[in-house]
Amino acid sequence: MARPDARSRLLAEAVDVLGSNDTGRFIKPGPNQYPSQWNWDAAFNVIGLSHVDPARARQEVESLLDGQWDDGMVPHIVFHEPRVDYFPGPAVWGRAPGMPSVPTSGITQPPLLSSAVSRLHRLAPNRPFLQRVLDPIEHWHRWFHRTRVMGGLVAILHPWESGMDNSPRWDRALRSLESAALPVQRRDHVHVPAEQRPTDHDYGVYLSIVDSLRESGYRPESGKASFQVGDVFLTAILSRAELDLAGLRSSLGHSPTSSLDRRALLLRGLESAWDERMRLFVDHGGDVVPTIGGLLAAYGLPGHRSSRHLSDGVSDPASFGPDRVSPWYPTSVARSSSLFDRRRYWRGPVWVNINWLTAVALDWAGHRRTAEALCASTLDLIAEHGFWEYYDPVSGDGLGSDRFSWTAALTIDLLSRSAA
Ligand code: 2M8
Repeated sequence: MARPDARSRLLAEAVDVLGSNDTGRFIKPGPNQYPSQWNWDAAFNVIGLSHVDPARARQEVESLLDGQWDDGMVPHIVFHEPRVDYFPGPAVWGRAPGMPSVPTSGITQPPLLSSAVSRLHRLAPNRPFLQRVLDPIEHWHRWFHRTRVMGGLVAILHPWESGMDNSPRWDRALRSLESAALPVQRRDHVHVPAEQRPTDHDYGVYLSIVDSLRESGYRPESGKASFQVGDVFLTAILSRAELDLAGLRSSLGHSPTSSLDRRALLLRGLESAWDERMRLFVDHGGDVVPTIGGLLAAYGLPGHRSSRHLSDGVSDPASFGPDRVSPWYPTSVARSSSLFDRRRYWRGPVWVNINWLTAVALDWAGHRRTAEALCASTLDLIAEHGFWEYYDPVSGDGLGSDRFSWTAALTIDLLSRSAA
């Protein structure tokens, strides 16, 4: 990726992918598989757009916030176009008290939005925009603290809230749950081969959790949710998001104190979830499996010893690192684990958003060379194989959806970083 012409070609392609998924109102994660607006996808898209079209980036933030619920939750999907070829769509999620007029799902996703807005603000400051969006974002953060923070970790009530849907971290918590009946043809199999997606059993369980959440208006009484796990990775994302929100508040001359107080609680939760023997952060109520999510919670604690283990882990072929036969990394599950499955979704493949977050975490912790090597390898992977949703770590084959938006958006950011 050193040659300037190759870099400018990749940049042009990335901008083209994002543009082709842009509906004008929101950016689809992929052209066919994901026809609505997803929450953390939108944040990654904002990070890329900040470099090339800040006005469009601001619009993406505001269109996501159009889906905000009265209680503050920003949902994981906003169905701006209610007739949508996606299952489970608006008819399955139904209506619930506090849902805005635009249909949405009833659960949330990793809250990266203030971190994306902070990057956008650094590149293209715009005070009126900040004045419009900071209160809604803070309302969301407060919702997490009011309803989901337990023992210092953020509880997820559905694997989809983690963003890493079929990660083995959730296997045990899912094991006792019934699998709901599936539609005759799964819509997610129309565009992506079945062996790259969650199994029918897992998908049926995801739907049965949606069914039981819907019955309670997506607000189950404490202790009554059928699935509940304290997620270390989501906690790390929120702890950084609080710091970024505090910075944005200060830039408007507001007090950052409440964000910083909320963050302090999460940092204590993360510290107590670190397991030195396993070299992983351990979820409350999840499985202890070597996954990148469990290690990448170091993103929330840059000065902590876990950052060194993140640097070692992504370099070590026995865990998430590359070797001669499997050059692309980090794998989403350690290759030494019996659960590693190199082509199935969040159970082995390489994901560009995870590479990006890993590089950011390594940078903050001072592991610059490991971060640089990872960014270079990620750009090579995309240049050689295209803008896919995820990749086979052995062959580099693209998996899932082609022309994937966050892969394109983060390519733009990675290119600007290595040009600096
Ligand atoms: C994937 O999740 C959706 C459900 O939300 C799906 O599989 O249909 C995950 O990779 C998630 O992290 C991502 O936000 C979403 C859209 O890209 O796809």
